[in-house]
Amino acid sequence: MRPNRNDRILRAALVAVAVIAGVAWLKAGATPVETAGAAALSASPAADAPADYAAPPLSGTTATPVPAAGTQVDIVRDPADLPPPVGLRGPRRVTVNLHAEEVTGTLANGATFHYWTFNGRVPGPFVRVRVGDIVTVRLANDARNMMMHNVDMHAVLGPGGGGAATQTGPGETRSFTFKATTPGLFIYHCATMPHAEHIANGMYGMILVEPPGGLPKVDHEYYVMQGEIYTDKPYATQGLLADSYAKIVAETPDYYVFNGAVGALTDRKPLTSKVGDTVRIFFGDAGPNKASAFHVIGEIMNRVYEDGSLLSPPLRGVQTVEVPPGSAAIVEMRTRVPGKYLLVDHAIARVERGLEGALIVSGAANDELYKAETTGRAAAMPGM
Ligand SMILES: [Cu+2]
Repeated sequence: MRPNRNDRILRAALVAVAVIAGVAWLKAGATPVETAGAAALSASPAADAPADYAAPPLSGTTATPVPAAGTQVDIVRDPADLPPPVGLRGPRRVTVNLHAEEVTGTLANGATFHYWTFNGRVPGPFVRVRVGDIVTVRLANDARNMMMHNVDMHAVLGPGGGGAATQTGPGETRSFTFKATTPGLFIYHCATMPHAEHIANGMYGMILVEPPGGLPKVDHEYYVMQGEIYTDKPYATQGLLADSYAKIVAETPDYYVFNGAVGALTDRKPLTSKVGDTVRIFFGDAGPNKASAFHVIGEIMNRVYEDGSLLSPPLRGVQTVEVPPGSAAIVEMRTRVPGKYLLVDHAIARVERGLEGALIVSGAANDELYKAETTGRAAAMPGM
């Protein structure tokens, strides 16, 4: 479904403003991006100068053809779809290929939505580098797209986090190169105006900058992002839905989702673990408007790296972590008792609007830690 006429006029005006601002920025003496990147590389001290490196393919970064118009695709990012740890290697050059794809995907039972994505999934690919890496980010905007797109990475020191350099029309490709200076878990998102619409429609992901030596080993790592979806029809309407710019600016979402769609992490792709295993969740809140009170019902988080900071010590023994829009948290736990554990935002009414995931723990019962004691007939608890 196409945006209505007023939306299109407003968007065209905003794009024009963005282009004028970009031209003014260039005339003001901004250094062309590729030259700036090369200068930064040649100026690096020898110890920091990484060797050329054929990076392994990053999860999901291979561009895929956009399906023909009217085709419906699965946009859900599998929470287990993330690259292995960087580990002990030294700094290297890494290339990240992002591909802006506007696709129609399943939002909920009987409802589809016109998503804007990085690489056809929500969230976009999980990017994993280490401190000292020289990272080239290439954004290709598919020729069949309607909109301009770019990418702003919060791990970047530079104008717009790379957004200014990657403002890209359909059929074009732009790039920038940055040095990863600060360990942590960072959001990236499209920052083409209006930013909130591009984010709400699915253009976000995360980049992990590992410290030297990497993170401690765990048994399972997962990639989960919370988002809001604003539709042009009331909640639970069937059929093809488009976004509502009015609802986006009023901050009244119809749906809240983990990994892009209702049920993505419950029925379709739940997280799994075994009794005794350690689990790390890379959690991000794309927003664009609402903070998340991230909580795993029935678990206690052993470690929480608040705001994704890996320069600060983790909190210990945490029940719920607040994650603002545009931020992240690294959450670790050891699963000790078998069963089904629900991932939620403890602004708990959002469960009613689609925001629920599941962590399924298999293995032997642990009666010392937990034992259900029922007399008579126990009431059934939905979802447990
Ligand atoms: Cu965009």
